[in-house]
Amino acid sequence: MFTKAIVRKPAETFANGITTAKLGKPDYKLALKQHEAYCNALIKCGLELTVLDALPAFPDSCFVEDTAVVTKDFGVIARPGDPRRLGEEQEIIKVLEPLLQLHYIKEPGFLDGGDIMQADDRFYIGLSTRTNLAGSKQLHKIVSQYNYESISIPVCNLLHFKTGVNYLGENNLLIHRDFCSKDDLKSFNQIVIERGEEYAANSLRINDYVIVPKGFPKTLNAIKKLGYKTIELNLSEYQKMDGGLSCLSLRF
Ligand code: CIR
Repeated sequence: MFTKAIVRKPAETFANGITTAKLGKPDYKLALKQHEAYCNALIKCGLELTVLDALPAFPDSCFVEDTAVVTKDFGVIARPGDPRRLGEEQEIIKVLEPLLQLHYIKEPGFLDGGDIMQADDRFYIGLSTRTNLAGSKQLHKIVSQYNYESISIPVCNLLHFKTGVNYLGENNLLIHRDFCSKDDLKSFNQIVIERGEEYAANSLRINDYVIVPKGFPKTLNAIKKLGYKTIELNLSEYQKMDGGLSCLSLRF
């Protein structure tokens, strides 16, 4: 059960962030509206929400998931793998410090929270262009102190591990059909995302609900068929900036 979430409002500079998606420029007003709907969905899932002020100096800072890895017992302050995002992690320290025992990813380690997926007592650490071996080893050491297992998995052709793989609970795993390390995840009940619906691989289980991006009916049905209650959210403006549902919050 999650009880808390932290989100950060998108800044007016949002459209200047990093993106590879060729979907056009995001509309800031619409992004704010979609963010509000996202916050309401988290509240509906039973979370106590902290909404942080926008940080115009960091256009990608609403993707707050990348700045830390959090559990109920501890937090790990990340070290962004893209130099344009370095510094965002400093801004989350003061927010998490009063709440959690903190650890830090240090040089030469890089790690983005979007590469870390917790499935029950195990952390899967994606090795991507944003998370390197040094960062992964540091995280491994930290989580093992708390008796969590961890395993590193190569990520290819995707921004983050969770861009393509997300754990719903009950051993159910959403997985992008072209994910390159599928075999490392064999022990899960894999729900392979249909072609054309890849963005919905980043759906988000929170307590009694799975939040699914709007516009991906096959994935929505597959999730419903597993017995989950769902909430659909339009994330179009975040998709334009390579961001998805999980990226927009830290949950613990
Ligand atoms: C970036 O490239 O860093 C942002 N534009 C998107 C980050 C998305 N975060 C995530 O998948 N956890």
